[in-house]
Amino acid sequence: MNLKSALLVVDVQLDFCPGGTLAVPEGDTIIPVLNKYIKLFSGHKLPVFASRDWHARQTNHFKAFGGAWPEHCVQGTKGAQLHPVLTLPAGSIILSKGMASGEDSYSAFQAVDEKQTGFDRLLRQRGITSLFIGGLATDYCVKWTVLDALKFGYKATLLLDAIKGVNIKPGDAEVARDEMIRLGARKTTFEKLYREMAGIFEVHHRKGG
Ligand code: VGL
Ligand code: ZN
Repeated sequence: MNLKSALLVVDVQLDFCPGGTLAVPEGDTIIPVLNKYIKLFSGHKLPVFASRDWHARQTNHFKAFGGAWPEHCVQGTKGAQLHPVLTLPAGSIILSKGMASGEDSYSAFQAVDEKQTGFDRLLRQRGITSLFIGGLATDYCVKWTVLDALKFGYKATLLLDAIKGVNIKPGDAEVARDEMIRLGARKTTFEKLYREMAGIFEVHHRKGG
């Protein structure tokens, strides 16, 4: 973690939390932990990104149109809202994905901000080379985002205490986690990162006089 790091919170939306149409078991339990990461990053003036699944009502991502999933995160609906317990600071960048009716778009690298600028471009503009990634769901959007980050040449660190899987098949989340790590993702937890970051920023301040 350094001055070129950013946080990405993936798809912490009502439909992916208990009570939603595609609920991740215990999906909401990671939110307090994500809030600590958010505070840590924004406290050091590091960018915070939050992606959201933002589907058209008719998309072949949904079962009714030949896809795999029940209807979820339809643009403008309650279920598509970011969970209200998530505390995103002013200046957070919201990324939307899944608008194209012909593709699943699991990865945040397929997402754009409100000016339609893609995630990779937004990161380059800010000189970000290292991404810290948590959210929902480990076995879909988190996984494809982490694998894309690595493909695009970023360092990717998985926030082990701030991810949850859908587990359509039991064990899916664990398999996904292993795969991300095998392909080069690093991993951390809040306590570990907090300590590391305190050290790095202390050194930085000292150097700066
Ligand atoms: C997701 C399934 C379908 C996710 C999105 O955010 O992980 N999973 N659409
Ligand atoms: Zn979706």
